[in-house]
Amino acid sequence: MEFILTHEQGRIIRARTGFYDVQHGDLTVRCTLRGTLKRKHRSETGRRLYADPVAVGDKVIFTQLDEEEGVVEDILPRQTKFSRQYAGKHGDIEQVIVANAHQVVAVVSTLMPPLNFRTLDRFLILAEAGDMEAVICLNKMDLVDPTQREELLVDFTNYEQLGYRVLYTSINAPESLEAFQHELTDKFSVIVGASGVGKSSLLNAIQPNLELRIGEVGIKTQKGRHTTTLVELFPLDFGGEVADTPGIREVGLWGVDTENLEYYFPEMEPYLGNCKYNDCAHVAEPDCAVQDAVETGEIHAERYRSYVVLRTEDTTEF
Ligand SMILES: Nc1nc2c(ncn2[C@@H]2O[C@H](COP(=O)(O)OP(=O)(O)OP(=O)(O)O)[C@@H](O)[C@H]2O)c(=O)[nH]1
Ligand SMILES: [Mg+2]
Ligand SMILES: [Zn+2]
Repeated sequence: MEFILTHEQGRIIRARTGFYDVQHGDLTVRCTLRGTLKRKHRSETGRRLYADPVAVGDKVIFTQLDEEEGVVEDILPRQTKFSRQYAGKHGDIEQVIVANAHQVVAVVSTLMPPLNFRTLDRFLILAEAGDMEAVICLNKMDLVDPTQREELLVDFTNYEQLGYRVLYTSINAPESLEAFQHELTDKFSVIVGASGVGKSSLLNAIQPNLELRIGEVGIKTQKGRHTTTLVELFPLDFGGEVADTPGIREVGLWGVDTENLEYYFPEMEPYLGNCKYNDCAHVAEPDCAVQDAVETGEIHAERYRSYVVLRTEDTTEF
C-alpha cells in the first residue's frame, strides 16, 4: 500500500517521553514531534516552557508516514487544560497533564492513604485555573469507622455547600458506582488524586474490559508507590471519555496568582473588602473579616488551613 503524505487531524490518547499515540478514526498512529514544534514551545532564550509540549487530549495535525508511524506537525488551540507546576532541571515549568477535558474528578480516600484536604483543595484550584468544573469523589467509604462517619460527612457537606458535587464511593458498593458512572457519562473527564486512592479501581469497576493495573493493598500503597505510570485516554461504553492519571505527589499550583488566592475560595467572597487593611492577606493581620469568620465557624477551618498554606507558600505541608 502506498501512502500519500497528507496532514490529518487526530488526538493524543497516550504520551510516553518522545512518543505520542495519535488516534485518527479507528487508527492509532505512533508519532514523534516535528522539530519546529519543539522549538515553538521554548522561550526566546531557548529555555523549556513546558515539561512536554504535547499532552493527552490535545488535538493535533499530523502526517502519517506509514501504517503505524507518523509525525505531529502542530497542536490546535486548547479549550481547557489541567496543569501543575513541574520542578524541572532549569526551574519551574508547566506540565499540562490533560488538555481539553470537560471536568476534573478529584479522588480522595477516607483511609489508606489518609484523607488529605491540602491536596484536595489544590486539585480544586487547579481545575478552576484550567477552566474546568470539579467533582469530588470520596472513595473507600467501606473503610470508615461508623464513629468517624459523622465528622467526615460534615467536612464534605461543606464542599457541597460551596457548590461542588461530592460522590461517596466504594468499589465494594455497586450503587455508589452507579453515581460515579452517571457523573462520567457523555463527558471528557480527567481523574486525579494521590497514588493509591483508587482511581484506576473505580474506572475498572464501571468499564468492562478496561483492565487497568491496580496497586496492592497494604503498606506499599500507603507509601504512595505509583501503579499507573502514564496518562491515558479511554472511551467509555456508556458514552464519554476518561483520562486516568498517575498519582501526583506534589500538586504545585500553576496559572494561579497566589496574591489573589482568596478568589479561589468562594466561601471568602462575602467577607472580602471588610478587613481593616485593603491589602489584607487574611493570614496574620489584625481586624481581618476572613479570620473572624474562621473563628465563628462560618468558614471551615480545614479550608482556611489550605488557604494559609498556599498563600504563605509553605511547601512543607501537602
Ligand atoms: N477497601 C477499598 N479498597 C479500595 C477501594 N478502591 C480501591 N481500593 C484499593 O486501593 C488500592 C489502590 O488502588 P488503585 O486503583 O491502584 O489506586 P490509584 O489511585 O489508581 O493509584 P495510582 O495508579 O498509583 O495513582 C488497591 O489495592 C485497590 O484494591 C475501595 O473503595 N475500598
Ligand atoms: Mg492508577
Ligand atoms: Zn483579611
